[in-house]
Amino acid sequence: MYDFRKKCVSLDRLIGTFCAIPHPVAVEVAAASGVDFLCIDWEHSQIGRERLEDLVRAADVHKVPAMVRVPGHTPEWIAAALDAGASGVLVPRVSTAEQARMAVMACRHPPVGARGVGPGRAAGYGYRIPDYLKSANDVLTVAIQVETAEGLANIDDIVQVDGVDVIFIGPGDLSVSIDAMGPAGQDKLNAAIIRIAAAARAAHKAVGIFRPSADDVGKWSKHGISFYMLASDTMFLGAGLAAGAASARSA
Ligand code: 3PY
Repeated sequence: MYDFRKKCVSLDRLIGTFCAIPHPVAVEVAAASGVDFLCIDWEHSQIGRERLEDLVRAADVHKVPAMVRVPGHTPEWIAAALDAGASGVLVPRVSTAEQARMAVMACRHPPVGARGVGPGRAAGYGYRIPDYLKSANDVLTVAIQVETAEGLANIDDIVQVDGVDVIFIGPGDLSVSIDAMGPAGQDKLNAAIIRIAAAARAAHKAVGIFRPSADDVGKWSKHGISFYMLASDTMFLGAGLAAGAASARSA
């Protein structure tokens, strides 16, 4: 098991990407790229539960921690991702401190939380359960995604929740939720991101964000953001092919 949590809370700059292509080959290619982590996107993809485990396993080929963005707050989904061997979860659309607390409860075994003990891949399919239980609560990352107007309004309470390791900002959803889409909304959106990042850092939480490209990572790092989800496998595939085709046409 990787100590992904230690890396996240170290505040070293971590670079990952979303993996939405439901095939282990795509994950293996992404894992070989030199990224610090991958996030299997179970929320916005056609990935099924059975396939999820193969995708986490594919990241292991290159010893890259794979977290999973779960489809929602259901504890069974969080348990399924962690049982498959994920190094942590990214829980979307967390808008209240109570939802953040429930996410922590679902990720941590007793006495900290309420996650069940099972013979999944993470625990050697059953034969390493005692070893797994010794370290799981300490090494798995709990990241929650703040991406709604309600989450922004409640941010000072959300960041106080013990056991949350990373406050992850979803600028796309946030821009829609606070009516700050497009160039006209950019200043409003930036102010919201800065507000969330400042509250999280004041509470000693690591801060993450989705960025479609690396262009402004330097700028956001100055606001204490250390955890970057850079685009996705499908976005890199499309952009790479489009650029290659354009330069081949003009050659
Ligand atoms: C957002 O930007 O809203 C995201 O959820 C990133 O995937």
